[in-house]
Amino acid sequence: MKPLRAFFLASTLALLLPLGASAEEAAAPAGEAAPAVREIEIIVDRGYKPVRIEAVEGERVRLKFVRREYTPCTREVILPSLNIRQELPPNKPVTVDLPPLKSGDVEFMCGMKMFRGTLVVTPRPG
Ligand SMILES: [Cu+2]
Repeated sequence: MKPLRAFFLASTLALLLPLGASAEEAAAPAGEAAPAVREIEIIVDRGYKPVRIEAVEGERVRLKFVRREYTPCTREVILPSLNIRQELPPNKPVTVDLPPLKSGDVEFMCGMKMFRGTLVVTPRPG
């Protein structure tokens, strides 16, 4: 279990590092600019698509849920670890701003916990 986890972490970092480096080079020289918020669209239709999202510790993320179904099951989405509960009217995008993310998994699910998705937050490299 431990070697597997280490391998996963290493491969994730390997993927993220080149991106981080080029983003830093392209960033404006101003030191303390507010971090950009990344909007991620999640389609709600017999589950969440994508069902797994990746982010980096400290990143600002906004989830945009688009519910394309009328079954009462997905009428609301909850993120228990962040104390968020949000109604999702059909065919009406709803955005949910998340606080700065700590590393670890943030689960999102329907009110009855039948459908689930995961926001995987990896530690900031370095
Ligand atoms: Cu449900």
